[in-house]
Amino acid sequence: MSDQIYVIGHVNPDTDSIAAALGYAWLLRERDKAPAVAARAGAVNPQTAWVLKRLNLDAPILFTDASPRFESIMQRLDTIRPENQLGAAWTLASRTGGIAPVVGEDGKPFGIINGLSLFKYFTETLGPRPGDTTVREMMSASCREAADTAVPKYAANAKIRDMLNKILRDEYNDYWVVDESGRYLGIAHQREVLNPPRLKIILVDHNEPRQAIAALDEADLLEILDHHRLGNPSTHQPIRFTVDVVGSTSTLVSELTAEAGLSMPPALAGALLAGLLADTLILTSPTTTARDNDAAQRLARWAFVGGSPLEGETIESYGKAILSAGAGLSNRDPKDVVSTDIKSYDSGGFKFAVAQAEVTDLLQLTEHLQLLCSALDDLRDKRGLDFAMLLITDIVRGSSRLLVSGSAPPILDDLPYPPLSDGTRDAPGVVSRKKQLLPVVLGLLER
Ligand SMILES: [Mn+2]
Repeated sequence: MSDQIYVIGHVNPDTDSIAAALGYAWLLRERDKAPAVAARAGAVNPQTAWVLKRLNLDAPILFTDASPRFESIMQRLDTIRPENQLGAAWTLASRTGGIAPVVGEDGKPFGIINGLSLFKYFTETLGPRPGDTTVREMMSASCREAADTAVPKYAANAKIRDMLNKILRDEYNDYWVVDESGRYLGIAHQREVLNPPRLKIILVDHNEPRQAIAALDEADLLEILDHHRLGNPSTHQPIRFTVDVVGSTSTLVSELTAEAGLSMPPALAGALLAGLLADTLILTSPTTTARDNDAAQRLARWAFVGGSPLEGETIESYGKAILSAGAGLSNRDPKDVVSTDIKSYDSGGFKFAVAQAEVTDLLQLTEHLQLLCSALDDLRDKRGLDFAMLLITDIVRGSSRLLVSGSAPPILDDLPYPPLSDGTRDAPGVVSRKKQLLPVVLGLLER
């Protein structure tokens, strides 16, 4: 596990973030023979779920925190039963480096036999001078008697960092690692507990720690591949760092694949094409570059071949299906609408978040407006933000309306989007949070 490299996108993952992780992990395996696996930092949104299903692909593994856990250092040592004779513990300990875990029939830890517990047991039963007791006699006692039953237990998914104080106080050399029902999984040794291996992480589609999995600073950050503004953490080592002005991270992955002289499997190319088309609103968003157009052509060539799940599609037909899979307010809980595609920022002394939702018609906003506004206020309060925004984008007409949470800082009165009578702001021609809305907001907050 510690050798593995996790390629992971931002929290509240969108299709580009998932596709780029899948695609880049594949490229690292294929081109560099690196042990890379794709991961995701949160639940798959409805659009991405549709894309993965369409392509028969599995979602990357869920990974929300980079802090090392007991499961990453435990050893699955073989076990013996309490009723076994000490001789069995002796044999086992000779293979495990001096420790024999004693586990009950119910799978739960009973006690640990090691040099110290044995010594203690024999001193207690035989006295300070064992006389002519033979080793055979000594070894015929039951493991139950000689096991130390006070060894601390830790849950496999508990963070080592959270338990360090207790571990240092306990002064044990070995610990139980158990599952949620308290059953034996393995043994952790103190030397690894005090110096657990750091997870190896590659960030795609983001570079700001606020948008990354928790405890990123406890992992080794190996590389960043992205297309957003800079807000990257500092590192101890030089890392490969690629941030380029293109419409999607999927574009960058497809370029690197072509540069390596490789072609992607059709389903994976289909996922990257989905990420590209979703991020650029089918190559119409102002973030779209000539390189995105080239990448879309290349990915379509790989993805639409005969026999592929996308055989017969065109960029236009596939793109429209992707966008409508993620669009609409009617079938979604307002709480989901304001939190599914959301990014948090910290700027000019303000903590805020900007969510985006896509619709095929802004008229549907009216009937959902009140609930969306209160969901936005709830979100602001729950996350302790100064304000929250929701950009509702009409992907057919290429225009948006902006909702700002209540009692927003007065500085936002200067937003260049005229207020309408329903309390929303009109943002004609705005479709990109990253390239159009965010620079305006940051400009106001930082002046
Ligand atoms: Mn992206």
